[in-house]
This record gives sequence, structure tokens and C-alpha cells, in this order.
Amino acid sequence: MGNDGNFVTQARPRLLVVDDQPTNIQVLYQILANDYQVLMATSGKQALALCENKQPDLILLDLIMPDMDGYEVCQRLKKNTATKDIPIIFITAQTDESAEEKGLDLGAVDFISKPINPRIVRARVKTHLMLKAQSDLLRSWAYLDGLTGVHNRRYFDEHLNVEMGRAIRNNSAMSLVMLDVDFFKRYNDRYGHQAGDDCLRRVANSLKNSLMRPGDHIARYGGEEFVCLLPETGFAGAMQLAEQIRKEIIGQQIEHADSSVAPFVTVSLGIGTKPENIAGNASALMHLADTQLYKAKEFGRHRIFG
Ligand code: GH3
Ligand code: MG
Ligand code: MG
Ligand code: MG
Repeated sequence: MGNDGNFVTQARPRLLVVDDQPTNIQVLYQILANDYQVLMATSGKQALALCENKQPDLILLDLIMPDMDGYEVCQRLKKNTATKDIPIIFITAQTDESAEEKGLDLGAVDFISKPINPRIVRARVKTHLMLKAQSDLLRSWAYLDGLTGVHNRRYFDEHLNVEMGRAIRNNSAMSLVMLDVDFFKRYNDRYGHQAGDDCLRRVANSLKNSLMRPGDHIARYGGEEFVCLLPETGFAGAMQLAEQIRKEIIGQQIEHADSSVAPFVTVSLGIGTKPENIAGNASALMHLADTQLYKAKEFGRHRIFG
């Protein structure tokens, strides 16, 4: 962790310290600020807002606070997909075991009792950050499609819900582009499964080349089906992107002698949009994109429906 040795460019881990007493925050700040970036909050509400926006790597959370206590903050963080994986260590003067048990039941990773022992705090923070880094790495692998290197369906399903929640809160637009390779069974039959796999990798690369915005997500949704999630993108923008993808893929001129639409590999695309200022729903949006894709197939393939 941190800037030890060769990894000088690695960002310092970010901690969030939550306590209603500024003096307690100060104590923890002095213990940790040398090694970590330390964010501070003096109420549960402030802590929740900071977690959404700044994604700390670990939270040190006071148990007893007015308004919203540590248990409730913990519960809310664990309920939210965007914050549920941030480890929480409770810090409290309460020494009874039932308080500790309750905290751990709610998903906290550890419990540190006041008065604070600086070496214990440093050691436990270091341990839990290391565990978090390891589980982040494993999770990132579990979210990738092994064949193409883009995200997999599991990742997509989770992020669709997160992004939809955000779009609804912000009243912003959001679009999905679903894409399916045309006559891919024939492609495999003619060129072999290995060449089929290569083709899917090239399609995935075309998607990567076409999607420009940092917030966009690409996933392989099934065998030869991909989906692009485009936050803050209305119908016109999604259509423009779909057209770019369609051109990019046929532009690669991947030979497909048995296709009925072109001598090259082509794709069909369906668009689903949640317009701005209108409520939306993740599964309805998926259904819409899927229906439009089906129409693109029906009307001859190598085209876009939206
Ligand atoms: P359409 O134009 O209607 O989409 O026809 P299609 O042949 O593409 O559709 P169909 O669903 O009949 O066939 C999909 C094929 O994709 C069948 C399957 O063998 C192949 N496929 C699915 N996953 C993979 C994969 O990981 N690698 C390879 N090489 N082929 C795959
Ligand atoms: Mg307190
Ligand atoms: Mg298919
Ligand atoms: Mg197909």
C-alpha cells in the first residue's frame, strides 16, 4: 500500500473519518494523515454524501452520534450498490460485546475501542486496506469477459441499476445500444470456432474504438451479443454512436462469405432510451433495446432500430 518502493505514482488510499466530535477526528487525522488521504465528516448525513461522491477506500465510523448513529450509516452504505464494498471500522467508547456483535452483523469489518491506540489503528487500517485491494482485484476479474476483455453480464446488470438510479435522481437521459452479430452461426460453421472467437474479439475492439466517453460501459451480454450503456445520452446521441459502430465493424472487412447481407461480418443494433425528465426502469430499458434489436434483424439485419 501507499508509496513504498517502486509504485510512486500510485494514489494514496483515501480514508473517511466520521465522528460528531471534531476533537476525535483531529486525533485520528494526526495518526493517519501521513500515510493516507483523509476525508472528514461530522455527521452521518455528511458521511453518506461523501461516500457517494468520493468513494473512500475505508471508513472509520463513530458509533454514537446525534441524528443518525453509526449503525444506521453502516446499514445505508451496505444497502447501496455504489458503497456496499467500502470496508467500515467502527470506533467507539462502548465496550460491551453486543454492540460489537451488532456492528459486525451489519457488515462492519472491525471494531476499535476508544481511547485510541495509534499503533493499533494504523495496523488495522493497513490490514483492511490490503484485504480491500485484494478483493477489488478479484472482483475486477470476476467482472471481465475472458474472451474479449470487456465487461461481462454480471458487471453490466449491476451497473445498469446504479446508472439508472443516478439518471432518475438527476433527471438525465440514458441509453442502451444492444448489438448482435449477423449470421454468426454460419460464420462459425464456415471458418471454425477459433476464427469465431477472433471475430468476437475484433467486434469488442470496434466497440472500444467507438465509445469515447469515460462513463460509457461495454459488456458482452451473451454469446455474440454486446451491450453499450451510455449515461447522459439521449436518443440522437445513441443513434449517432450506433451508426458509428455499424460502420466501424463493416469497415474492418472481416470476410464472411456465407452472410446474406454482405461479404463481411455485420451487426444489427437496437436502441433503448430513457429520455431526460421522465422516470425510467432498468428492465424496461433492456426490453426496449432488445425489442428494437429484434426488429433490426427482422427487417434485414445490418441496420439500427430505435
Ligand atoms: P442472427 O443473424 O439472427 O443473429 O443469426 P446468428 O447465426 O448470429 O444467431 P444464432 O443465435 O442462431 O447463432 C449464434 C451463434 O453464436 C451460435 C453460437 O455457436 C455462436 N457463439 C456463441 N458464443 C460463441 C463464442 O463464444 N465463440 C464462438 N466462436 N461462437 C459463439
Ligand atoms: Mg460520538
Ligand atoms: Mg444472438
Ligand atoms: Mg447473431
